[in-house]
Amino acid sequence: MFDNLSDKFHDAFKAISGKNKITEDNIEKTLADVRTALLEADVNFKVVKGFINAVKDKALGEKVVRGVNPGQKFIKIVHDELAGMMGEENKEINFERDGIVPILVVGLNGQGKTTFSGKLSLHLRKKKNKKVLLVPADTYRPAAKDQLITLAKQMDMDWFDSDLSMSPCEIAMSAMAYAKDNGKDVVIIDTAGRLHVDEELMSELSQMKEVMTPFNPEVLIVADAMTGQEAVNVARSFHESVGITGVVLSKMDSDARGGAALSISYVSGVPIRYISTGERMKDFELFHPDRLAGRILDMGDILSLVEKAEDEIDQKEAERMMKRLEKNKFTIDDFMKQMNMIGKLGSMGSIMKMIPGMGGALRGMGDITPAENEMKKIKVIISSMTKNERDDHKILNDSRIKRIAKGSGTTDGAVQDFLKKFKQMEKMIGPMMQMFKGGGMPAIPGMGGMPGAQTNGFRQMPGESGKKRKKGGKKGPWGGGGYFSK
Ligand SMILES: Nc1nc2c(ncn2[C@@H]2O[C@H](COP(=O)(O)OP(=O)(O)O)[C@@H](O)[C@H]2O)c(=O)[nH]1
Ligand SMILES: [Mg+2]
Repeated sequence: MFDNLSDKFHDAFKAISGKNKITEDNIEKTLADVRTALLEADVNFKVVKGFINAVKDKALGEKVVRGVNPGQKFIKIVHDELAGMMGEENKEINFERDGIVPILVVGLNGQGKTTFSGKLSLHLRKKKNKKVLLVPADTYRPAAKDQLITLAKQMDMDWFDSDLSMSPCEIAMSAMAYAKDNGKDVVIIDTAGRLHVDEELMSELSQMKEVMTPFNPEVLIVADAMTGQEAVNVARSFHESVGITGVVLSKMDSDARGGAALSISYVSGVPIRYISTGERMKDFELFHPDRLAGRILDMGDILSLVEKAEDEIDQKEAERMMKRLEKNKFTIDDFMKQMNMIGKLGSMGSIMKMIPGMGGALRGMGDITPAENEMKKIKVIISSMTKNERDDHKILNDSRIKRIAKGSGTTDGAVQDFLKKFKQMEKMIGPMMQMFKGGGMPAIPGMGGMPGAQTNGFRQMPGESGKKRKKGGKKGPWGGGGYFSK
């Protein structure tokens, strides 16, 4: 997602980076390139026009401040405008209001409504401590009901056994009654879609919204980000006919050109609330315009990375490991556990993109599959070791190495190579722990070191004030003063 746009922006900014003043002349080419980049990303041309004018006005109005690089200033202006276009800040639905909150999930077929309904229920249970009821209300396709129920069962989420011979309105109302009787906080109704926007669908949804008025329903449209301008148009039609209260962009994991994310809220006047980033139930994020703007401009997105880490990493395990590290007792077993922890955050590529400056470096590196394969190979080698061997590699003699090579389908050389790297790492840990005093993470063989391992923390992203970091005071996932924190 957005790789292409990031590249284009990067090139566009080159023209201005060396200049010591922003003038109409020297930003002309940069602005033209930014314009092309946005149009190529499938952003609505009117939106692009407004965007370029705003950036130009702000850039020319900038006072020259000694010591501030005009190129960086320009990037900051573009960042803020991009974020503004996408809606400034995250607007999550208010789930703390009185009464049960009903959510109608609407949209065309195949956009990801059912998948999103499941994801949202999980998010609400995990993060908001809400009791959720999932309600299948697609009366046209019985398979749709099964799909939602299967998801519900997998997550151990309560679901409503809708009677598909009833109308969607009746289903919605009886689900609300059930929810009241059973102490639910949120009711998520997965509605039927169509292949195209049509009258029948719109009137069906309008009626549902109408009968639910006493409950003040939220109406979220799920729009496939891959469809670009089409997603924008569909959202607008739904808003005009039914009235929606939020947009969910799905399939943001694809290499969509990004135009939908950039212009859908601007064009429809409805905020993007969530994004769907894959087929698994946990591939879900709150939509943060400022963070996304940062990702697009290769400023990374440390805040999201930290949140991901806090979600996925077992805090106790991480702290236990830090203690061992401090005592210089880092074994192959610890190393394996650490690799697995990092693996939970996502692919190496997706993690790197969230680190400031690494997105560009990643594209420069080209294919990172070899490094990822190397990690896999190391995991297989370690899996072939016994517990004793993992706890103390000194016992690894030639015959043990031969056995491990055989067991892992690798060669003696590969096992020796890993051991050599592990020993190097072991030597580095002591001095490194001194440096970090409670933070930091050793380099991983084969990766040439985890990105950022040599620096203690990162700068704040422009536009992010310290107090916005809700969890800033807490211990980071890798211990106090942590690896990713300031
Ligand atoms: N890659 C990807 N696939 C998704 C995402 N959301 C949904 N899908 C897939 O898209 C297809 C349609 O999703 P579904 O939820 O059934 O769409 P619905 O017809 O709108 O209910 C399924 O194969 C999903 O697994 C997403 O965010 N990323
Ligand atoms: Mg569905």
